Amino acid sequence: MIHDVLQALRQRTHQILITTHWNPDGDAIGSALGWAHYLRASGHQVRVVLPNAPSKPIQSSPGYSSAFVTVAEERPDEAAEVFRRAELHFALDYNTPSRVGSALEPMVREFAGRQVLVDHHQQPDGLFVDAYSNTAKGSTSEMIADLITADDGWGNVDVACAENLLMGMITDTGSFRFPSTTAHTMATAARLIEVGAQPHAIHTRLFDANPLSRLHTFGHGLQSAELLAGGRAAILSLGSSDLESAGYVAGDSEGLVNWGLSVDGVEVSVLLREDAAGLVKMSFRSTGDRDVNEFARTHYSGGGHRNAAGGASSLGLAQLKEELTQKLSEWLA
Ligand SMILES: [Mn+2]
Repeated sequence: MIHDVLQALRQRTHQILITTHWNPDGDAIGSALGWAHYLRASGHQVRVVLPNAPSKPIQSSPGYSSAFVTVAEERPDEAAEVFRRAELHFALDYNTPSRVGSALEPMVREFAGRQVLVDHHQQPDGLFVDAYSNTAKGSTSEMIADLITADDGWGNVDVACAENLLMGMITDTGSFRFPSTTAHTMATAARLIEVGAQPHAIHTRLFDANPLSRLHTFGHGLQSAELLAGGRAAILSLGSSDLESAGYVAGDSEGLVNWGLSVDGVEVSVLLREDAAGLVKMSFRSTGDRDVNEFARTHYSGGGHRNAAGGASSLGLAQLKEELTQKLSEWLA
């Protein structure tokens, strides 16, 4: 089926649209820009529409500032025009149209052309008849590299394409340490490095470019860590007063939840972050077979992957902590 799409692409030049999810992370941007660079090098007309802007460091990704990238939140009319003109839409790194945010969702649902999903999240939406979905893959960027291999197109992979794909692989595999990292992952990364992608430059750009507020946010979050369920789970929390005193800006708590797993014996880590409206955003991480996707789905109308998921609750922070303590203790007993 995906070979169908590749074959159609080889027959003639297409007007292609690429989208990815709200709050695009390294893999969302890496797969979208990587695929865009590749398709452009292959002769297609390509536009990328992002629901909103990624974090500052990710905005330095090669091609992000190009004329072929539209941030819909900033230029809604231009985004709508791109949707009208495109004949083929690649939906990357998300499994259901609601993930693109309320402004773009109807455009994805009503898109008149062919839609192709490329994604590694669980339970892909039936809207996408052409779906290349593989939940065993560590990143959508690795899947894009596989498409390039299937297209026999590595000759069209330039440094900008390679940098983006390697960034996506690095960010979604926790720098190649999550269980989804395979020999194939490493062989793909090696190939991207051969083309000219530089892992150290990607790390410096993404991970050594923090504002001070991020350190202070981590300070509050780490200080709050508590163990429960007999030491099998950790909860970290950031109340609105913590965020205020840290000078929190969006993105500052990214990665904080992983520190819960660094404690000996902890299998599940949860980060709770209160937003201005009192809603608590939840991030879950786990090791091995502990399925936080299912836990978040069942209890907190969330989801994600087996080892990384999100959710939300309108219970207050203190009450939510109590509830979580009970639910996690039952689950992990
Ligand atoms: Mn991803």
